[in-house]
Amino acid sequence: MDISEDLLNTLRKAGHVVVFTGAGVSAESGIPTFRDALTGLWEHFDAKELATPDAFSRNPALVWGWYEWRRMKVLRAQPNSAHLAIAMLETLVPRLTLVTQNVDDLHERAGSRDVLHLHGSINRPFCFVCRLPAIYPAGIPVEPDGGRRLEPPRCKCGGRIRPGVVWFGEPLPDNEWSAANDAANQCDVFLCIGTSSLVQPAARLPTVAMQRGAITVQVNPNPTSLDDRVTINLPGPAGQVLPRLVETVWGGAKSQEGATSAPGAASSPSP
Ligand code: BV8
Ligand code: ZN
Repeated sequence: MDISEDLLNTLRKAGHVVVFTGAGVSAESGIPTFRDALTGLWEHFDAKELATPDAFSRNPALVWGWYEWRRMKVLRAQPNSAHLAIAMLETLVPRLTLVTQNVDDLHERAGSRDVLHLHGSINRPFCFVCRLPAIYPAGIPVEPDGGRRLEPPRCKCGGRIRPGVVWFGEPLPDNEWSAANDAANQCDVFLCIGTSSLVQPAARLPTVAMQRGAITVQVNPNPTSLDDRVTINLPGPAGQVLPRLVETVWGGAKSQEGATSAPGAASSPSP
């Protein structure tokens, strides 16, 4: 991994690391990214068309079916070595803030704590009318691989239950957004993993960190608008590059300030 000795030492001295992830970090767990064309019932739709309050009002069964199909995929998936490397990194640096655009819970299942979900979570449904939280039936939904239209359940107010995600045109959750902005403003190192950095306002975070003089690192197998703006660009799949980066920079060498020990990160990610 061609990172200069200077940069390696600067990375090792980092007091506060922000890890910012997008759909690419879950790709190797079998979760399609937003770039990947939709399949089956939704093949003629663009994800950005379906992920809106209007689409749900117009065609609730189509949208609810899509989210139950995605929830099935997420519940059947396992965290990959990129998720595990991030959970391990949390034990190797004094402070780590994990900010994700993903609605899956693979970071938490890998052992990461206090994950900031900017775009909500696929496991937290609530009423479209009165916003009362709802609960999914236990178990993994069994959806046909090509998907199906599925009427969403109803709240006691009669309103339809909707997925707990942030749809296009909806504001991000205040606490998570302000915590993410604070972290980008205060961090020494900002890792940008598996995102096309096209969706606002989340895509502003790397620029905030750059303007604060943080070391910025991108891991992505494909070009993005950040390629020639980050300090270190590491082209490649996160599941391969991230464990190597963590091992090369922080592996074994506990940072001077003394790292915290996270519960789930007993086993070191395979190099
Ligand atoms: C808002 C939850 C206002 C739902 C999501 C014009 C200009 C600028 C902005 C706008 C505009 N028009 C509209 C907007 C605003 C809009 C926006 O940004 N639109 C874009 C498309 C232009 N933003 C909004 O609507 C936001 N809200 O503005 O509200 C407001 C304010 C106050 C009061 C009222 C209203 C809300 C945005 C959030 C939408 N919800 N998700 C769901 O999941 O269903 S966004 C969703 O798409 C994801 O969460 C994520 O953010 C985004 C997808 O991006 P990525 O995660 O990066 O994934 P992508 O597939 O694009 O790329 C994958 C990357 O991984 C690629 O680069 C690929 O190369 C890489 N990769 C692949 N394999 C691997 C890999 N990397 C590493 N390893 C691998 N193995
Ligand atoms: Zn209700």
